[in-house]
Amino acid sequence: MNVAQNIVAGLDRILTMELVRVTERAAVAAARLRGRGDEKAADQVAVDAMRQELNRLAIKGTVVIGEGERDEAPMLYIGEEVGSGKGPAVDIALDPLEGTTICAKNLPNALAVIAIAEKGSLLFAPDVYMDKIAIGPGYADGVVDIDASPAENIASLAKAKGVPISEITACILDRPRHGKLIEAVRATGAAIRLIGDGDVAGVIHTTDPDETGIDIYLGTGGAPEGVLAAAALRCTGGQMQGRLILDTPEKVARAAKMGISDPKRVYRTQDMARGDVLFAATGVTDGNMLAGVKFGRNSITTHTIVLRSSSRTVREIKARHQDLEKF
Ligand code: VTB
Repeated sequence: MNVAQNIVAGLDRILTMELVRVTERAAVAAARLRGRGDEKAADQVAVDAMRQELNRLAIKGTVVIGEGERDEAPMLYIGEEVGSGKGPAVDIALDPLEGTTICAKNLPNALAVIAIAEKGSLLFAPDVYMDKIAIGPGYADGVVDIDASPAENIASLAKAKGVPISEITACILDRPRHGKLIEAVRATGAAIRLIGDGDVAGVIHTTDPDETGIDIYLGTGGAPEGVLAAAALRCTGGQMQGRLILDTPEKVARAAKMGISDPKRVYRTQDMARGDVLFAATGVTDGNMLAGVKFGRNSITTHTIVLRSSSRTVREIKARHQDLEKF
């Protein structure tokens, strides 16, 4: 390890814990608006809270996956510089409220999410759809493949896991565009967990099937959410493949502007999130892995998972906040 790597690794370690505050704060803000039927308001407060906390971090950060493109003028737009400016140059992927509809309806698995990596390490993805497949750790490379049929992938995964196909559960976004995929998976005898939104959580759930009951994620969701999920998988292990859906000349051109020259490229986990990656997610609503924010009479409780790729440490942090002024 050379000196530069040493310094980066040292700073990263501290940042791991600092990141927890960032997602905690966004989650608490969003959770105050759980179940109010107002997606926009919940998203806005989460964005404001995340941005405020992010700007206290000792980093020179650039948002590469954010709330939208600059001309739409949202906060935390792609390209926005965040952090105190004093510290390492890092790329940031974030979603202050992943699952705005879930939060508005108070359904499971809404999260506040962020990933930080060394500059130039996260895929600069346009906001288009991405075809995704993901499984958890402990399988040989190539057990599943984005170009194989759902039946082949499910059969291969069941064999590798050593269970009958009927004991495999796939997570799929409940969308009309997935009609054929759902039919094909059901025809294998596997179970499906249909989710309304929140495929970052859907992909992450494959990393702990004993806890979440999900073995494989399949289908198309947002590309930004794909990069966030890949960042988490880089830290926990597991395999993910994604392919951007660039089905119009306008999308191909937009992707080209972001440096994507091969529109059909299959991105593996490490192509979407390279180098040292830190990832944090705090539950907004109760979920399969993380509890949602709980508001007590004199305290607020948050549940966060924070990951670091270089050490593969998975930390779960349950925090009881008693200084309620700060929220
Ligand atoms: C998913 C999901 C998100 O968008 O990526 C999805 O994770 C994909 O887009 O929570 P469609 O809703 O158009 O299918 C969300 O649902 C919202 O960002």
